[in-house]
Parts: sequence; C-alpha cells; structure tokens
Amino acid sequence: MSIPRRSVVVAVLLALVQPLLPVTDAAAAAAPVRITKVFYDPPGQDARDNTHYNLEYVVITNTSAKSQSLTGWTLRDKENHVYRFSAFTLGAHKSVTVRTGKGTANATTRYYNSANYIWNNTGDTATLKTAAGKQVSACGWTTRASIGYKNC
Ligand SMILES: [Ca+2]
Repeated sequence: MSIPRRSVVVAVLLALVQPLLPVTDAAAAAAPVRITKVFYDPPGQDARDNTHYNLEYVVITNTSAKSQSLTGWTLRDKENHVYRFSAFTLGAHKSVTVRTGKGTANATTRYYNSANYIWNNTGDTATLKTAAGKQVSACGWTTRASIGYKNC
C-alpha cells in the first residue's frame, strides 16, 4: 500500500510548522497587561519638588477584554526602585498611571511616593512583574528623546 503523496506533503508541512506553534501561542497569550508609555523626561527643568516628580509617569494598559488583578505586581527601574501595587484591579481596556511623586492613589492614578526622580532621562528600562515575580512587560530607552517620553 502506498501513502498518498498529499499526506506526505501535509506531514512534512506539519513537521516544519509544529515547532513554531508554541512560540505563536506564547506570543498571543503574552502580556495582555503591558507598559504602554513612560514619560521619563517631562518638559522644563528637573525641578526638585513633588509637582515635578509627578510629571514623570508610567502608563500600564490592560489590552484584553477581561479585568486583571494587579495586586502585588511591581514596576521597577534598572536601579530597582520598586512600586508595588496594593489591592488593585485594572478593568478591561483600561489604563493606570503610576506617577513618581507623592499623592493619593485612586482607580486611575497610583504614586511611587518617591522624593526623587525615578526614570533616568538618558536611558533606563521600566519592567512590570506579576506578584509571583514573572516579567510581563518591559519598556526601555537609550537616548534622551526631545519628546521626553517613550511609547511602547
Ligand atoms: Ca526623569
């Protein structure tokens, strides 16, 4: 009994495609919640006051149609200045802004409560991790762009 030529072709194609499938699945499943913007160098001089610290911020967006708990998740720079979410849920297609300075947290804005700038103007990386420490998103820059922010 001979194997139909078409079956062989299909089998060969599957063998070629198969190793790629897990990668595709992982990419599709990856990070419905991610860092979408880092405003690391707001306009004007880097004045040393809370108002100016709060002009620095990171936007985290839930790109999925399901709300996601961020409780215990962390945001950090390269020097490990860590912001940790207390009890917090990010709604479907919603964003939350994490500002550098001090302020009162609400559903759309959280605060590092830092008494200094966090995001280096000339290069840095913002990293978002789950409560279990798994990295879900990162956004980096290596030069000081005149616009002062990076969309990711
Ligand atoms: Ca900065």
